[in-house]
Amino acid sequence: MATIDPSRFRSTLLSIVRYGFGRTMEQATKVDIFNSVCFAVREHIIDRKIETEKRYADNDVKRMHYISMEFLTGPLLANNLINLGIYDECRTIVNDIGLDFDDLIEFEPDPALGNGGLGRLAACFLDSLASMGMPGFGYGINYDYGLFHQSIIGGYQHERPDFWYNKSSPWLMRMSGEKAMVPVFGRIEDSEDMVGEYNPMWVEWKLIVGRPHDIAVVGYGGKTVNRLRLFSAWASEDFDIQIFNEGDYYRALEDKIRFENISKILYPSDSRDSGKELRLVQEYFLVACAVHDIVSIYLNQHDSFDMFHEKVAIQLNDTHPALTVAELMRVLIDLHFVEWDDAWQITTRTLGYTNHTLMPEALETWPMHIFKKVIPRHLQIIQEIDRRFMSMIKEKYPDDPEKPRRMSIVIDNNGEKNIRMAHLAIVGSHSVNGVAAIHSELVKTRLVPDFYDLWPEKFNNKTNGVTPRRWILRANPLLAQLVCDTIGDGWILDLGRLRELEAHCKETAFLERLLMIKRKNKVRLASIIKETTYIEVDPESIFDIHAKRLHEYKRQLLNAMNIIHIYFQIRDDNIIPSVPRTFIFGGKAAPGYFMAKLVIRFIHGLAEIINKDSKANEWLKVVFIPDYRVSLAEKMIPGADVSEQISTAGMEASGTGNMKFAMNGAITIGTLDGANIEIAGEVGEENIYIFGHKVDEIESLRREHDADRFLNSSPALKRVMDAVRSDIFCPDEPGIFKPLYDSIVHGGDYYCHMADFQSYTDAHSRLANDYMDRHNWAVKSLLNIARTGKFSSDRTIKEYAEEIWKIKSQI
Ligand code: 9GP
Repeated sequence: MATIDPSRFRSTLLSIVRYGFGRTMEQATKVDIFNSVCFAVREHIIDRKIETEKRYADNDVKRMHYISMEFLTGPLLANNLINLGIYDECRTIVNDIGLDFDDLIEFEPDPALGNGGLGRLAACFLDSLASMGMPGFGYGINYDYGLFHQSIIGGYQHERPDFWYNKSSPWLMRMSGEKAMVPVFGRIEDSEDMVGEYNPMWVEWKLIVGRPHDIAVVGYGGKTVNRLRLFSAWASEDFDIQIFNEGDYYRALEDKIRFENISKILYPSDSRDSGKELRLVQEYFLVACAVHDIVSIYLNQHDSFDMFHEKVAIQLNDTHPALTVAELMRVLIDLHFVEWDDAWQITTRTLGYTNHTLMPEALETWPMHIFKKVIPRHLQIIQEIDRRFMSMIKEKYPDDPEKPRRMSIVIDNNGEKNIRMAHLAIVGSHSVNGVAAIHSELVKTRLVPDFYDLWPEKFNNKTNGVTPRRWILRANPLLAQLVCDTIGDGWILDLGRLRELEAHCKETAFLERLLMIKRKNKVRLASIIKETTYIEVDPESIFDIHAKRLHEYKRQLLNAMNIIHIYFQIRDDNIIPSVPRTFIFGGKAAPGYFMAKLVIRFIHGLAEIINKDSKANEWLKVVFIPDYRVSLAEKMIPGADVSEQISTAGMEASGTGNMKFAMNGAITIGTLDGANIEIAGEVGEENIYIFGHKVDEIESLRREHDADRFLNSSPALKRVMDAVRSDIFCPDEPGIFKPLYDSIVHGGDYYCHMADFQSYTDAHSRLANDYMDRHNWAVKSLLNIARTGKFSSDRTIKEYAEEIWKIKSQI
């Protein structure tokens, strides 16, 4: 752990305010002060970063590079201070200067360079790699605009741009002199070289410059500081000189702006962008910059590619960076003159691919004509990879004429050729993994069974995890203190040790302390709810939280249906609930996703009516906290009694929110989906509320769907669905919720809201009854904390490191 010299820290801080920002302390703005504090903290980070890099270089270690279009780091000041071990000292010094440390911590904007779970997972992985002293680095894009800010106007989601580093970016270090030159566009000129061999030339390309910016990733204990390298796109200074010389100043600038747009904005959807040229250019830009950097680092210490796969591992985070397969081949073949077969060996031995979804609309395919326009040389390489792969398949399976069509990378869809990125990633990698046990099975058996049949040894599972440094130590300091007081601090780097807490599950005083901590976290959350929504909620009620991206498969609508059910029980059936409940939602909908946005409006409709109904509102409240993001999650999760993880079985690859809630003592109500299954296996079935149909029942449910049968056999469901269709929850905008009703009743109910309704409401009743027994509930909560050690991202990273990357800790 680092130590901090108060007088030195103070004088560094004052001198940064003065000489960095040109102000006295009295004149300095909050932005100046925040930046100065971060710069003063950077002093403790940079030396360690340089020392770490030297350690890696001296030992010529194998490095792992994690390429991801998203890194959802969340605010960094608190996390860095905690990992350096100087949080409390820094707090005292800053407060002693007369500043408000807690206020500064809250002031930091969220770098929202990701949509949700995929990007947050990448950030957790970087924390674990550094905390375990492993040489693992991130590569991503330095988007000017992160995920939009969400505000709610009249119950509707509105999106506002997030120019996240407008106010400050003290963690971003521009690494001048290390740029990557990325060719794009142009065409292929076929030619023969002097010995008459085919020698394709990529000509008339334009150059984009990738400028790296590093964010230091401080490992817990401060011994290792790795980096996340984010690239910004710039137009090359000389590419437009010819146009410029011809006097067409505007055209010259037009191209410049067009290129610099590449890193302008993060696509705010998690599945629907396939087909958009800018998105492909972004993916290519990232991959090309990363490969350039990785190869340069390798060549600094080696003069041939013989050792490449022994010194370099690259992990593709979903199909988004799948072009790495083609780019690494191009760099090896075209720039370093490696023979095709050798280049292919190097590529496949180096790359691993993680699949994060089974949803067909999220599995990228690109029209070939866009490839031809944007990256013609890569298209050629992909076609050659496919040609060789297809001839192998035809030879191996002569009796199955359909195999080539099912497995090819390039597919002809009614005359239009498309590139299937998942197939490219699988063919070009030595490892393919899913992110939870059930998901990995479904990848093998349902998503790509032909590939599993061909290469069973490539397929494996790596159940996701989350970092306890951010999700317990930072987010829930009271709980962290209790754990440290009880079992010491070994759990921070070895989360399995939380099991030692089980020994205290019969101690009333301990359980009382646990309940008191939960209550304090609920009070903190209640005040955030008051500030952001003006709604007053009662910390004595059950805080039931559904926080994640809005998506039909995540079934916020099912949650809403249960709320209506409880509401009608109170209002019309005079059934007084056993305990008051507050249903709390948070999450953003992709701007173009009509149904998800309508669900947000629906939840607000419910809140509007229920919260004002004096017969119901002392028992039931509904709240939607706007602008869900990492910093808000840090406050919502510790305040949850109940965690809603209710996706349609088979549709959530893993989930990671489910892990964060459970390790903070919330009890899950969930389906047998994604990592819920493993959470249930760890915490025990009496400490989780499982409901709903299982994966293998869903397909036949869909096939045999009969809305009338459901409605006629359940008056409760019918009453709820009638309410969805009616204008009870939208008196001023009649008819707006009809599409929700139609999708369920007339649209085949693809997400099985009706089929799971009964078991969901039953599970909720059980849960509410159990909550009344405070002692028992505290035991459940404790056992959730104690038994979720498996879900540390340290465990996940250890598995990746040992089984796929073959990298080692260097401390
Ligand atoms: O939807 C999955 C989510 O279940 C998983 O936890 C997360 C991290 O593995 O990835 C999400 N997938 C995507 O965001 C897009 O593939």
